[in-house]
Amino acid sequence: MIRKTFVPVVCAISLLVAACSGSQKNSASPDMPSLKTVFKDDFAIGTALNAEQIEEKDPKAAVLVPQQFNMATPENIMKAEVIHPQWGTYNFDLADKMIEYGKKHNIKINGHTLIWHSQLPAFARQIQSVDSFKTFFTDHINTVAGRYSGKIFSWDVVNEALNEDGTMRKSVFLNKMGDNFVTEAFRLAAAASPNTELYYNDYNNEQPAKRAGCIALIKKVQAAGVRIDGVGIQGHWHVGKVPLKDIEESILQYSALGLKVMFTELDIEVLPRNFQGADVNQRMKSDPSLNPYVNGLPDSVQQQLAKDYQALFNLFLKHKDKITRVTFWGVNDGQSWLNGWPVRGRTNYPLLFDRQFMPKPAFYKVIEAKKDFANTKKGF
Ligand code: 9MR
Repeated sequence: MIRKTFVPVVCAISLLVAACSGSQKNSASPDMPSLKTVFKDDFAIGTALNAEQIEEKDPKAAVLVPQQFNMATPENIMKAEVIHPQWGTYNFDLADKMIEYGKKHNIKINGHTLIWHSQLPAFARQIQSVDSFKTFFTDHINTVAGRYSGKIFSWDVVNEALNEDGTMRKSVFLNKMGDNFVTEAFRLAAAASPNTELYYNDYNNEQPAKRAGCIALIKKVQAAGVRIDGVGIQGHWHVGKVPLKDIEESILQYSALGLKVMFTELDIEVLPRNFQGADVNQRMKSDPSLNPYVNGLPDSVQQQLAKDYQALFNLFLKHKDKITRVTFWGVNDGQSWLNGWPVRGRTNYPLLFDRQFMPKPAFYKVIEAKKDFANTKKGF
């Protein structure tokens, strides 16, 4: 009750004060805990940022992000279609701003992503000869990773190279270069940016078959004597169905390879869906029954979402020695990609902050997970 009525008023006032004074206070209550502070001894806490947020054109995000997060991943602006739109032409404007943003707010940047079959510029898909394709591949990694060497904390070097059954996805990279393209990408990235952490990133790679494929892929890179530092489990999950056992098993198995484990695109969606994962090519037909919460999230779903986040963070804390980062895929519910996928124009609620940048019950459950963990350690 208190949260529903009193806090928004306090928030509105504190926001106003923050905006007028230019202070860095958070956009909710001044007493709102900060995720990055609460988990400072456990793992980094990140968020995906869109172009507007990187340019600080969104005043509420401009206050909330530095208050809550110590790592950030550009949601789109470092992808090849933006940063490398034409053969030999690069556009670094927003990526440079991202680096500046990180410096200004003491937020480490994870580059996303060097090699991905999706959001490729049109010219790259049209390249016919294998040699020209290899030139594109090499130039892309050398130029982009090279430019941010020493300025960026980590790279998702290769994103989503696997099918659900653990075999290699039939991408333009596989077609043109064979399955060695993954090792090659890591080799080039390590040379271009020697002090940057290098990761393989995928969704559903906590699922047993895909996990086995992911482990085989990582071992191949390692066997070639090429550096790979970590594996990202994206973490696009569904309310009431978060696969905790598979996630725990994956933390253990990936970490046994000597890799850092991170959760790189965390969100828990609440709307109906008939498949799992985050393949952007998969879509569903629009239908009003698929958009049931336009006027608000029922309390039962809100509570389940909060429970799921709490259980996840309990697990993350249990394995905090193996996990280096947890990144949410967006700052607030209104900005989440899940409002537009796999059905356009829905009202989704997958994150810890609502459309007004207010912390949701899930936020408080995540904080509670840390309190419980600390108390158990003390023997309570
Ligand atoms: O959140 C991103 C969305 O804005 C883009 O339209 C979409 C296009 O491919 O990509 C989204 O981010 C994806 C990420 O880069 C890789 N894993 C899946 C993410 C959600 O689709």
